[in-house]
Amino acid sequence: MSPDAPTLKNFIAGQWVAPVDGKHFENANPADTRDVIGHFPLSGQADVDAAVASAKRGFEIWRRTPAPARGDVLRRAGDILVARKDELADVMTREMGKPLAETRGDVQEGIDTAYYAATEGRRLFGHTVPSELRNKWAMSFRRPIGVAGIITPFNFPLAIPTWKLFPALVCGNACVFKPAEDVPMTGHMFVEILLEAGLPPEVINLVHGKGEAGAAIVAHPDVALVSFTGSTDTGSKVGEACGRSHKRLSLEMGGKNAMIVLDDADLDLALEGALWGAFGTTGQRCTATSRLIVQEGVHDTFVSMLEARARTLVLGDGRAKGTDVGPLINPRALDKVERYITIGTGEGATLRMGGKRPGGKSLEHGHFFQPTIFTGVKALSRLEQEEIFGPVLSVVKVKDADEAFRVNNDVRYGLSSSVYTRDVNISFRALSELDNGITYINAPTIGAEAHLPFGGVKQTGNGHREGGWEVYEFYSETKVGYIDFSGKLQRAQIDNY
Ligand code: UN1
Repeated sequence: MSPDAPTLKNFIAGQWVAPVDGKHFENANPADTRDVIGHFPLSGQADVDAAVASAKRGFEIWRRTPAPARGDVLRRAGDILVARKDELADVMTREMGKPLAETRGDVQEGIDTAYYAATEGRRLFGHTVPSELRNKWAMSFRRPIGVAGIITPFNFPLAIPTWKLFPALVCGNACVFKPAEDVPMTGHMFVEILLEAGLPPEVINLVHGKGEAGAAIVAHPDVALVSFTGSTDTGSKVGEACGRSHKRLSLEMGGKNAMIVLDDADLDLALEGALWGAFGTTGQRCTATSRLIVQEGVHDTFVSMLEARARTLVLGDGRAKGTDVGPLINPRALDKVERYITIGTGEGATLRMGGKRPGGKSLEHGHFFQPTIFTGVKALSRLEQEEIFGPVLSVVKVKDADEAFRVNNDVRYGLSSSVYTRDVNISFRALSELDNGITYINAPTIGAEAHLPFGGVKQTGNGHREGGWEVYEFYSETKVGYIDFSGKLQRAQIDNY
């Protein structure tokens, strides 16, 4: 324990409380691990049980609160996020590492999601349709479901919790929220903001911790739905547990996203996109550009341009001026990236640049890794197939657009893809043929906007989407009502035919 760092609490049943068995974990700055941010509850079953019991009580209040009034709370949360944007960004960069411009964007995504969700409280549309019988009405409407278990990753410490909590709340559910153990301070502040905005306390319950707490939420019989963003392996376990108890589940998992650069592309534009897509957030986005598929006519030129620019990227503390690329999140992430350098070289790919932890005194206390480019990467090699979640870009050379599309599709993931071309026909072919939830034309694989559905096909997800209008379907249940005002028994399908 670092004596100067604060000890934070869970928020359960309207109180800030210590974990039942008194255990904590340390949260440190990934750019300099001597900077300890705080000690957070290492929660277990008893804490989760208390949180779920509280959420059940909260649900009874919240489900009866009119949806527009629920939306008002979210609008106020959005206003507070606006007022505290810079302060939050600073906390987020300190505990997560990405540069301030990126954490400010992360907060903005939360603001956008808040205002969208706030107005959804005045929509939550159902349908009114004609009945096949006289003097009878038929309609559908949306009902809240119950207690939502919300488990979020480290890479978007605010945006992703808002993607889940805001729609869950506007639909009338109560929540048990477990933020990633690498970014608990952002989770703590977010809950403070929801309370300040007027959310009834038992509607939101915050449980810090690691896998044990997450597993307890997922398995709890009184948790009706679960939304999880994280690795495909953990997602499989969450899926198994939810399948056994027939819980509603939204999974958002891995990616191996490709940017395709064709011979007719604007190479200067593609260059900016590749740098941002591959090395933004130190490659720690589900949407990161981890494969660059380049047509042979421009391959050598483009790789040289890319290498020259990538070598100028400044690695450093995300809170320092001039930093382009921050640290990785923790030592496990660093080990994983290093493992893939060995795998890549072992498979015969050429390490064009990077591949190491940087030298030098200023970075020695952080989890830094050099921006890395491999060329001559073979389709179907492990380097080309597996999610690394770090600043490693694998370049694959192809003959034409057909081969590029094939290589793009030949992975188990399907989150985002991108094509740089000036050919309108190829652009539209890409939209229909690339097996991804999102395809960008002349923009990198990252940059999703809060008001459109976000998610992927194949093993990236399980068919649900975050964001936009679709997510409200996930967090509510359709109910149908028939009102017969004929005063007599009317048998559908029988009396009218
Ligand atoms: C993620 O990749 O983990 O599209 C989320 C983007 C962001 C969200 C990314 N708006 O890059």
